Amino acid sequence: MAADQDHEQEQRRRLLAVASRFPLPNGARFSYGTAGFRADGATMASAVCRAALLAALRSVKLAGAAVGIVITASHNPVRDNGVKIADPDGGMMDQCWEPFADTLANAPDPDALLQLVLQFAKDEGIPLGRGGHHTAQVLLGRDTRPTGEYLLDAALQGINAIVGARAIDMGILTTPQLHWMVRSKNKGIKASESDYFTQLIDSFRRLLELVPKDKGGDDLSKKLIVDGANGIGGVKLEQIKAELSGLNIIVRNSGKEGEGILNHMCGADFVQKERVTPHGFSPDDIGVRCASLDGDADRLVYFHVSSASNNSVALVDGDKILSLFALFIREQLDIISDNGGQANKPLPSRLGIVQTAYANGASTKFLKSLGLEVVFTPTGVKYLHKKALEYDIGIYFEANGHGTVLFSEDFIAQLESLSNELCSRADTVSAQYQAAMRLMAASQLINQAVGDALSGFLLVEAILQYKGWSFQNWCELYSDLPSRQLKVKVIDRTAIITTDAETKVSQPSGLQELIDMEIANYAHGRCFVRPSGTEDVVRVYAEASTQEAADSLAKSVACHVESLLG
Ligand code: G16
Repeated sequence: MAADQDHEQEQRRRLLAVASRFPLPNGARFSYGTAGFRADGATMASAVCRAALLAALRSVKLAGAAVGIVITASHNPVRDNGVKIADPDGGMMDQCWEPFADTLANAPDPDALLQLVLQFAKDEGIPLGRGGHHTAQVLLGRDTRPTGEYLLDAALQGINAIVGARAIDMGILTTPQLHWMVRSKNKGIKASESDYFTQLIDSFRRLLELVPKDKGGDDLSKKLIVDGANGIGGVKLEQIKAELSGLNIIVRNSGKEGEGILNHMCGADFVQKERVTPHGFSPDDIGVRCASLDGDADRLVYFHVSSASNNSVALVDGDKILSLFALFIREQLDIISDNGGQANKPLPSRLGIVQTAYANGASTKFLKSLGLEVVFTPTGVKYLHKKALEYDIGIYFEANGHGTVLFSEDFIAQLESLSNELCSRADTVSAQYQAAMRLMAASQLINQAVGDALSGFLLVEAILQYKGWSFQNWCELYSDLPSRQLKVKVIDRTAIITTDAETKVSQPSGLQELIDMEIANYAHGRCFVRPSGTEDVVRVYAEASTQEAADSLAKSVACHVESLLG
């Protein structure tokens, strides 16, 4: 009894102490956005500390399962920093804790923070103040930003503010690596960085071994230049590229000291939005397949340097990566159920595609023409991932290159039993067996916790070799409708409220009518606006039948946003 009281006192003391050490900066107001908290790195210590404290609380609540936090501002400029929280399954933190994350981050003083935590723990039935053994564990990762180390200290102190919580610093990592480690640790499988690399390298090799002998490709088709955004993705790729047999990888903007600034004139966000070659690429690269990662390597786009003199690129965005994955998976499922014409129990496989309003209309039309089920969610992998989990195989991608393929455990079990059965019949050369093995290898390769540029590009490369496709073949799957994305600075972006997976504005009143009026002036016009959850801007997206029309539609809607809210 006395010991319990001591622990309780100790818990209160620690919470008050950490809140005094990391006070809310004057005038600051943090908001849990699309992927956690983000702001200028120099102002983030209190938010990171409190997010880490929350991660420890979440681990206590979930019976000590490992929870993760990554210190990163992903695609944002190098001066920014932020924090993403990973749940025990490796996915983004359950949205039902976001309101508490917001309140905690904005607690004005130590006493308010203490009361908030105690009340929340009571409401949620979280047993606080248990000493003597580890009741919580939080895995920490960070990207290469200069403020990373200082924010790591804030995070460690946040975790240590919960009695019994243990912080495990996993070092400098890509965001998807940390999510993968959290998931693996909770599944009781090996979870180190070298285990992650081994899984990638082995499953990629297995997929290449299953490429039909008449496919594959020549030396040029094996060459890939990767723009690492001067971030952590390039660093990690340099570490493993020699082991990726079957590929000749050159890394530019690799994150080496002095090579360039993180995300500046390079990286997936830059290439996808500006559609020009990133820093370090030139007409000498014409004809070579190129890929771009973002600052924390959870986004991936592909491009070709175009022969035009304006630095433009032929872009393959997340929609076309998704389409390639969908085609490949559909094909393997068809091979399995066809079974060379012999009757066979088809695998129960509900294949679902998840997109957002940013998906190019041509991609959705293409996917539907394959007979696939396509559904939409608001922006943010936290929404897409959750939706994709409803399927046996759920493929989700945002146009910006964030996405993955999720395989349900039931489906994997069915595949395993099918391949065991075929093996026992010594039927390992059959098309059916090979298709089952390809799906198994793909499920090992592609990150099951979150979108991962490194595992994503390896799956792309394996599929291109399997199909014997050039970049051009891939591009020609369908033609994108011309589109334009703009950012508008307004006084308060939260004044915009959207519905219908962000395709309509419900507030401020009158704005949707203005947008509709503009859309009506353009053939195949489509346009929507939404407040960003990672930058202090309103985003405007427009599509139309010509580039000039898409530009003009986006511009006129941006003007309406500016005059109503600017
Ligand atoms: C984050 C999210 C993505 C989202 C992007 C842009 O990406 O993880 O799902 O698409 O922000 O969000 P918004 O338009 O709200 O600014 P990242 O790569 O920055 O972590």
